[in-house]
Amino acid sequence: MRKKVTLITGANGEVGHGLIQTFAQLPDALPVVVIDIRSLDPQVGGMVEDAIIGDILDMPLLDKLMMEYEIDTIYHLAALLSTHSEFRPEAAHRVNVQGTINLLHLAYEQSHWHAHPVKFIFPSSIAVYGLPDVATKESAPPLTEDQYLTPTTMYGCNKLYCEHLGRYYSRYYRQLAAAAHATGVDFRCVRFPGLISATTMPTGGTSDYAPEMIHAAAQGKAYECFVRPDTVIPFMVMPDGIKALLDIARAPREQLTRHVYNVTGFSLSAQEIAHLVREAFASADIAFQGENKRQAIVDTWPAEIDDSAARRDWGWRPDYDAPRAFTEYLIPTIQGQYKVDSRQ
Ligand code: AKB
Repeated sequence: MRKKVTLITGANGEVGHGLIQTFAQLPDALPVVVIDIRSLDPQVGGMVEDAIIGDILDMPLLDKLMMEYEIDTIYHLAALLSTHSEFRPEAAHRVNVQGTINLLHLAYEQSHWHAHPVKFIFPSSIAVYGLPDVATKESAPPLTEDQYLTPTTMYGCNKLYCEHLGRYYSRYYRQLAAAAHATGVDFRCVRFPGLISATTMPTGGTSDYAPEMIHAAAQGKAYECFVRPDTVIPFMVMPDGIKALLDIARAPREQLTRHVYNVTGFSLSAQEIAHLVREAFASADIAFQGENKRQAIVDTWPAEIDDSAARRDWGWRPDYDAPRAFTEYLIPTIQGQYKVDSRQ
């Protein structure tokens, strides 16, 4: 008998950490198997059934996984983020797109072995949007899932295409085969805004200026923000990001009217974030750089997104607005973390 498990790819990233910790506390959670190209952080290592070091592009490795476990749900988090992807666009395409196809295929095969659908939970991003100019960004209402889908980054293109691949594998995969049958891939996607974690630092993203500013201030380090003070994008703190992934995974299929849902927490300008950081850390040394090339990317991302479909279909509500995010989660957790770190 193969063991029934939840699979998490890219588990060493900041969402993976949060997800593993949450599953470890849920009494009814399945054992978790993770795969990442780096060995799993020892902080969460004891919380999983199996931590595989490997690449999602390695087909023999995925075949082995296929033989050893009955995979019930896949959280496919592995990806190169937007800034990293601009430095290595073809590598990003391989990891972000081919990696996703490999996992979708694994889900398809698994669903046929154990004859019930495999849930495929996929984090997409506001990077799928591509507003043409700042004036349009400033005058646009909160964007729905279907507006301005003309991304300007490799990562945004990859995420948007993978959203379509998920829909394709859910509804149309092998549609011309003689014996037509439901594929069993149950693809569910949340489009995240910039995520901010109090316990881990993101790497390679373009929304990273927000977490970088907060973590730098807590460590007494100077920070040069790479976007203009008036730059606004939506954000969400990690506990809400984890909640969104778990809530969409738990939602009854018949309630879902689409495969891809926007979710958001709060929108803030870089200046407003700096202000909140200075309120918490009076000595915070934050400067704004002159024009940086990454500004052009953030200027194509919306200031606000409309998450009413998620609210309507599966009861999505963030727990944290901006004041609560800073006063109850970010500042106390980060302060505690660096106090502990400095004593070590
Ligand atoms: C990035 O900046 O690449 C990510 C994202 C917005 O998806 N944080």
